[in-house]
Amino acid sequence: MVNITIDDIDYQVPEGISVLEAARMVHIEIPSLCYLKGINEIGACRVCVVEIEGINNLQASCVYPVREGLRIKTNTEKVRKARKSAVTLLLSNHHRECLTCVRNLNCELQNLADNLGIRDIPYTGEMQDYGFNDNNPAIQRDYNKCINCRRCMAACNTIQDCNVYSPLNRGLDTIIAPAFKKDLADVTCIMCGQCILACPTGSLSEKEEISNVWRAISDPHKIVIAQTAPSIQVTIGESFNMPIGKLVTKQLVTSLKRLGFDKVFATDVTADLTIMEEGSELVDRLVNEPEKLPLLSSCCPGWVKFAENFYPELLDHLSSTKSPHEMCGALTKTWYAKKYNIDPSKIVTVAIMPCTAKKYEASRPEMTSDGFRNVDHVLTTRELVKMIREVGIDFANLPDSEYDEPFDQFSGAGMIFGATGGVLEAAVRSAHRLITGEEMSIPDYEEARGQSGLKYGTVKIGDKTITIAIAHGTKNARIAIEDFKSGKKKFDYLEVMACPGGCVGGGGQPILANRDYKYISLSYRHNRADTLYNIDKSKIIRQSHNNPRIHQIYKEFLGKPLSDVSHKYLHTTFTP
Ligand code: HC1
Ligand code: SF4
Repeated sequence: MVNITIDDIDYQVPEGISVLEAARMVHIEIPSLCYLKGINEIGACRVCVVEIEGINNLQASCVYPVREGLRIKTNTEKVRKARKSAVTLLLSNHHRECLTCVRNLNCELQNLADNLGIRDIPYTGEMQDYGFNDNNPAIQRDYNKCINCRRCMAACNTIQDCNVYSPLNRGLDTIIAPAFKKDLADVTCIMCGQCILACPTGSLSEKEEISNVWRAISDPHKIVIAQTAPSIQVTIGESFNMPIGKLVTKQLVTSLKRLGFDKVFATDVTADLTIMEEGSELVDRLVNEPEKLPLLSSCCPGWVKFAENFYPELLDHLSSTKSPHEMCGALTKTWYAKKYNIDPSKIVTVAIMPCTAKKYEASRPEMTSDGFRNVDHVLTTRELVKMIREVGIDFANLPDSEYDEPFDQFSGAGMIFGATGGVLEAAVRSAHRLITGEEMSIPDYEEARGQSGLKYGTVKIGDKTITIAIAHGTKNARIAIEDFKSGKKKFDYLEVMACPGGCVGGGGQPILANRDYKYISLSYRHNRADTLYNIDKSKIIRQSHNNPRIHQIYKEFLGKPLSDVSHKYLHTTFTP
């Protein structure tokens, strides 16, 4: 510990931390913009400047380490003026379209300008026009709202190891962009949206599909069917001032019905179905095709794209099982349409997902059934929030509603898909039954849980010991794959979720105060995941194979796992 003073008050703080961290530790808020703890500590924006006794120039507190006897001033006239002028300069070349911006009222730059009392921009003159790009199905970039903070770059490089962005040009012309300003579809982007979560302004956002969905809802000839991902049930409430991780399943279903969706299905049901197919693939490979081990999970489209981009030689290892969201769309336009005598051309399927990569996944040409796209539109959690706000629904006070048959009942296993390790835990529960014919005495597989980025473990099923790995954040996935390729580690099954925390930390989730990326986003993810695990614990049915809807789907349509019909509608291929 070292002794310092901040604004004439004595404190003891850990040695070596930055002045910014020390101040926040003692509840003195120094404003910042480019700083993201642990991943972007570069002192570039100069918003966090402070005075240090004995040093002439103002110092960026995010990169200035504390030391014994340091005397810091955070609120002098000189400091206030410098911060104001740094932000005013940024605003002078920023397309200030706040009223119509996707991040209006949720923009860190806007918030900062207000907090610093900036009421006019004295610098006039021509603004740069760097353009706009949205030539891909998932993510758009408005270069005119970029403030060169490099937070997107840090998220993409440090968390995802996709290295899409770098600074282009020099001086005033500097922009943060993919090489040669290419579209994200033409570089190694996996469409995960982690850069959107990191962006403090409206420079990065998902490609909105809200107007297409309203159009479908207003068309009397269309039957518009929503499905909701497991994690949405524990995240959307946060946008309506409810506690982090609060379970709001019933309000979610009611809100979708009030918006005009004809039916609301739970993707959790087809998460159970994914386990039936993928669990059977795992058992099949363990017994018949050990050369195709490890089996790599494939329900996360960001991870699939990562594997396609960087490890094309391993695509045979990916499970061919489609993701739950695609399965739900496929079954809706085939089995469900036939069962309820509906012309599938009249059905519009809309998936509410925590994920921008799901927009890309839904657009893949192989994601069709009998000529129809499985999922017509994907809305992120944020887009659904906008629709709910648009019509003035009081989300927190909505009455309860139930999901619609036959995608209404799901197991605890289907629900924990939304957290890192959940798919693997669900698969273990069913693999145990498939291999031994018996249920696990305790379905909880605690080793699979928690926020550590890469976990290795073993699980005993009958007389077999299965080795497993779980990674979240594709940087960790790369470590696992390299460990496997070099022979350093051996595992039979690897679960990867591209986003830190799994879908609860997805790139389409509500953007909360992410000033302190590591600390805050971690605690959010914990709360969200904990709720999923608690609900799982409280469920009577906790295994995918015990879900009565799964029995029904196999009886009425698919026959058995890995049948010809399953292969036709529920399995896919990958493209190197
Ligand atoms: Fe997910 Fe999945 S868990 S990928 O994270 O397998 O998006 O929530 O819907 O498809 O079920 C996302 C979440 C989601 C799929 C399922
Ligand atoms: Fe990088 Fe993901 Fe953003 Fe693509 S979507 S640029 S991979 S962080």
